[in-house]
Amino acid sequence: MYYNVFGEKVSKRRYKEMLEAAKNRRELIAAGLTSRRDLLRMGLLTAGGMLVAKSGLSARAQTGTNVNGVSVKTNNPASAANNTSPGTNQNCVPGNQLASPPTTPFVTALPIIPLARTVSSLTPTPTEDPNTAAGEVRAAPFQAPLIDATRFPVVPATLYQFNQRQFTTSLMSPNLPPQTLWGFDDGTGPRSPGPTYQAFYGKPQLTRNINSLPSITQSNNTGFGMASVSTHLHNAHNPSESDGNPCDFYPAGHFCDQYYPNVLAGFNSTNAPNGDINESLSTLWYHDHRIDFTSQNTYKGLAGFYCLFNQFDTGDETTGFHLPSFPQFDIPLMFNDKVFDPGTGQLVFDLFNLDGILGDKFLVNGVIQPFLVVSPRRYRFRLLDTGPSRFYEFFLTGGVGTTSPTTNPFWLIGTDGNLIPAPVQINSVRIGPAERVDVIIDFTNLAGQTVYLENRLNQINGQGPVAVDSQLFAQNEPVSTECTQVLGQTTPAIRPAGKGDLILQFQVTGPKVADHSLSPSKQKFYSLPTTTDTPRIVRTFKFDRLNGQWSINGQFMDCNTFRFTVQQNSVEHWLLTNLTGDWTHPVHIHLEEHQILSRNRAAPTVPADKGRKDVTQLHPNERVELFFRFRDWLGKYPIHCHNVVHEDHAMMAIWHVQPQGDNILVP
Ligand SMILES: [Cu+2]
Repeated sequence: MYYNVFGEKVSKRRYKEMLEAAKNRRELIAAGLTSRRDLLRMGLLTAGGMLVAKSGLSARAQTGTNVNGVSVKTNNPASAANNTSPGTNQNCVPGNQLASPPTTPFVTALPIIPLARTVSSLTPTPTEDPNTAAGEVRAAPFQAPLIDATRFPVVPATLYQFNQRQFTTSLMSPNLPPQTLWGFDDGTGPRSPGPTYQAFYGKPQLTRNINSLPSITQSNNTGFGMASVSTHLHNAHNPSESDGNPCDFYPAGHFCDQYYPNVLAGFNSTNAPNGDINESLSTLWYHDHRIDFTSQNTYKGLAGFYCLFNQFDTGDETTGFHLPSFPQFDIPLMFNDKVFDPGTGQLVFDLFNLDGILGDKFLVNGVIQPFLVVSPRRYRFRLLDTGPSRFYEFFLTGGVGTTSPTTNPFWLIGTDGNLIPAPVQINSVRIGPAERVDVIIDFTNLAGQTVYLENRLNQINGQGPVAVDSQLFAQNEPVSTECTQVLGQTTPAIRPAGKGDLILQFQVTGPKVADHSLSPSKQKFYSLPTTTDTPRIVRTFKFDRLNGQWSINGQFMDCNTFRFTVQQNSVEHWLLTNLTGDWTHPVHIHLEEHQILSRNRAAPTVPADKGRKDVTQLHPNERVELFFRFRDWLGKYPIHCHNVVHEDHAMMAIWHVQPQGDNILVP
């Protein structure tokens, strides 16, 4: 008798082991353990950061355990002695996680996330300096009004007030009990995903983010989450004090006014006064970024979209680039994977898994495997992977359930929310945590049919996909022989059509409606900015493991240390290296976008690597060189892994921008 766990067959004995392990971990969670600092305090982490070898604490499968009758081996002696240490060749070892109760797919319609509601005023009125007397926690005065108070008034015309609140929802699945989540309330009630911002270049705006979460007590503790927040607007070219820095968190009862200038990069430097149109951003998102708790707080619901428009990407298909109209035919899709307790049906989060957390339930906009009725015409979809740790390779699959499912092509138009120079027709696209892709799907010739957004990427633990090194985005990735040895079965990196995770069902049964959007085959967007300027400095960052946690250049995250100083309005190259394990790290850098100059000294080859990026996947045995132009704003920003479990354990570093930079080559 076998149990199906994350798509893998495990024995009854192994399954009982996993349940026992999860129960042990839940008891510790109920005892109030919340962060790696608590683990350290309670003697469950060694001073070096290693989880103590206690049965059931490790999220890693037991060394020597049989999986499908084949002994799981690791190549790391340290791992054999204490299997909580990340090792090599472990992307084939199923995680020590629960299997959720069964749910019926495709019975709930995809929620279309409502647009955020503005308010006419805020009380008290926003102030240039942090209003500490009223309970505001902000690191510094607003920078934008100091540069140009006419363009950037302290109180801009567009204002939002978001309360972060706890709420319950029954929307995830009719087969699960109501779930306790954290969400954003713009005045219409708390929700997760939070309301979608519709923002415009040239229209500055301000959001008052109020922490109205309940403090965690024994009675309301759902097992994870820290009621202390810092809301980051991912990929915005924003001043540091409004960026949502991980170290600028605040407790319940406090707020932060975050000023979003919605201005193009270069406005106060290379391309004054309006910035570089070729660096227009479009699909951004916001999420909690509280140091040590980003994974728990985002998993609990604190995330939403921020769509930014301009005179070309207008949101109106009769103008500009003629992209499908927002929001009717231009639909943000937030993907995440979650686990539910098989006994209670409640959402669970494994605090003791430092490798990365996978769920066996796939959600889109807060619902497990929803359906969407579409009309036979073109749609723009903005796909966002909020993790915590899963990578996807999305295909558009038809004929599911027949002997020959079909793979339907679609168009890639944007990477990390940035329109690429021209659409590229693709059969699939891969994204990792925090990455976005914008795509056009033309349903015209699929009228009457049912097709699926299907993830065919094979990933069985938080380490990263089961894939041969550097075989990025290949359509026919070779079988991972390593994993075939471990699992005792054929383990393809990409599963066959119809055999992957069917995540979103499109029913092409909507009425025939007019389509004024332009065919992607005829579209042209922005040019890529040049990357030929000589860098002031080339810095090297080694992404590595250290005593069971995660490090950058041999150090853990520390809010009290600026690891290096970037010179304002300068060019730098950053060399990211990942040479000591089989881990994939999606690396995110705040403030400025980057372009990938090379992977292992070769120019990027796949479409998703050629555009402007704010997250770059760093695969095993890779050195990736990035081009940066740091402009306009001053202050502190992080570089971190966006596998948010790695980030919280403590793969992040804080740097800052100052008028005078330093010359630290290996920060
Ligand atoms: Cu990582």
